[in-house]
Amino acid sequence: QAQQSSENIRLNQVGFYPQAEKLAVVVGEPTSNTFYVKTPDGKKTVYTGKLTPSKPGEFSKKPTRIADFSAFKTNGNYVVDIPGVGSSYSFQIQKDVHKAVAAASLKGFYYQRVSTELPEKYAGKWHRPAGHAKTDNEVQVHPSAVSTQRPAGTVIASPRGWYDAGDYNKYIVNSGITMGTLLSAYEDFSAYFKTQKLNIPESTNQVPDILDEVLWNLRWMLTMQDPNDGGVYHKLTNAAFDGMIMPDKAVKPRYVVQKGTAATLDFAAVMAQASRIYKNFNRELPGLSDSCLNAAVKAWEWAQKNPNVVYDQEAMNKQFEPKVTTGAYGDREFNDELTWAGAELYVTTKKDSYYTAAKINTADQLTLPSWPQVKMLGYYTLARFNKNLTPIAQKDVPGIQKQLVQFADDLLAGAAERTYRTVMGKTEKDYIWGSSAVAANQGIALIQAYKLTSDKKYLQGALGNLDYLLGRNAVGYSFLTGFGKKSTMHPHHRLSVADGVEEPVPGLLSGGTNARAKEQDKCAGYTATSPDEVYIDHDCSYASNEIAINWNSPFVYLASAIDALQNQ
Ligand code: 9MR
Repeated sequence: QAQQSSENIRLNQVGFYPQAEKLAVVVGEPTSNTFYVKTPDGKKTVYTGKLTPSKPGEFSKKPTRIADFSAFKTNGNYVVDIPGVGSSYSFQIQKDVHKAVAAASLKGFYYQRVSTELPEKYAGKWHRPAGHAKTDNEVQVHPSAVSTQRPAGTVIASPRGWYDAGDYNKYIVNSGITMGTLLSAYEDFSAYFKTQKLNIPESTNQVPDILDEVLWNLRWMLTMQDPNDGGVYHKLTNAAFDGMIMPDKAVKPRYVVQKGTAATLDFAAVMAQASRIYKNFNRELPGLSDSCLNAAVKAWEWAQKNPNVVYDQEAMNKQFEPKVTTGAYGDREFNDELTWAGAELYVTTKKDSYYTAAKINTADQLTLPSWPQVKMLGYYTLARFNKNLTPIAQKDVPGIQKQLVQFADDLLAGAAERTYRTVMGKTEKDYIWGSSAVAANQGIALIQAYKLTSDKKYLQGALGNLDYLLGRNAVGYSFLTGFGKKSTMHPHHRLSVADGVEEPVPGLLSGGTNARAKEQDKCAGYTATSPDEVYIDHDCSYASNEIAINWNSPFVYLASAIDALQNQ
């Protein structure tokens, strides 16, 4: 008889590829330093190994021991068994082991769709009526957003899109990085995505499902541009957050608010990238590619004339009614958005002027992508198209490649000694609001270095962060809903809370551990004794347990890339 499942053995609860690294991390006190890999019934031992102690980290002070069973490569269902501690959750060793995870995390976006019914055929037990069907066809232009063609009292149609997160609003800045990440996943691994089937309404058409899903939000984004001048509204929102109700019950008036430089440049970047991707689907989606490019150019021109328009919600609320108190996404620095938009427009059009304006600097320090910091997305794109550039950019390619590899080397440094053996968790700063996206974006950065060098250490580092997200972490949770024996069950997600279904909507990534969550959401129940443990699986914890599209998208990239590269 196997021992009872122990939460003290932390591992990727989904599983491992036969040829890849396989680690479990043990907290607690084993009675010997031997570990076993066994069949789930405990009857058959298939592998025996020695635990190795880790050095307690800078802030992750609890000692751990590592069980490395990479040498065991036989397909099957197993547990790791540690005398004195117990047995792990059961997991698989098999090829394609993250295929379902990759697909589900992309399908997560389908569940966030606005303006459409989700029939049982596609949504299973999470089927639901359309949300915001009427409100988003009757969106008021907020007094902060009026223009000559759209004076006070104007009503516009701005349907479709994805709900941003646990709330029902639609924010251009956050859509920007989300879309850029998904479109880049497609550009980097198009063969993988061409065969993926998500069971969404468009699955039978000739367009890859990822591009059909992205199109749902792209069409919404296109409606957010003021036709008067090309500027883009910062968001489409209620005045205040809704209660925990289903979206068809959320019928309060919706507004598009003030245009801003961050929203407009992010929009330009997405439209430029979309234009070159959907160009290959002109037969299925006639005119779309051209519309995207026109929209991108108009947005870019607005931003050239308005390089510094901050979305300052507090200032806006002093001037205009109704006051708006939903997510601000209030970035104040636009050089990175300029770099990203310039790089995308340049690669799509090959016009040198965009490259010059993007201010690529090969001596610059790169910064991990996040919603207010998108510079690196431009560098990724230039590296991706390195064989297809004009001389002005071509001369920077070696420098850009070096920067990207250097960035990955910095990420890898020290990971092999860390308590959970992950790139994630180098400093306390990794544990911010939405730290799961830090882990996933680090994974993407490592994949880029792998693509440039073919050095497997980068791929292994990326896989380690996927292991982190699926359970090899200081709280022992798989942060992807629906995957793992101990996974997020109570995300701060109105749909999951209000739908009456016990299981949360599947394929959504919890924001995860956040060192400051307790002060930020003041939810009761935090018991953490170190920064990497500040997480509660409760829907009141919006600072550690919300879901968001900009967290799901790097997860989609990472899981899909890892699955696409599994045989390397
Ligand atoms: O992801 C955002 C995080 O970086 C901020 O610290 C936080 C507080 O401003 O807001 C997060 O974004 C939220 C947004 O404002 C509204 N929708 C839910 C988002 C995820 O929590």
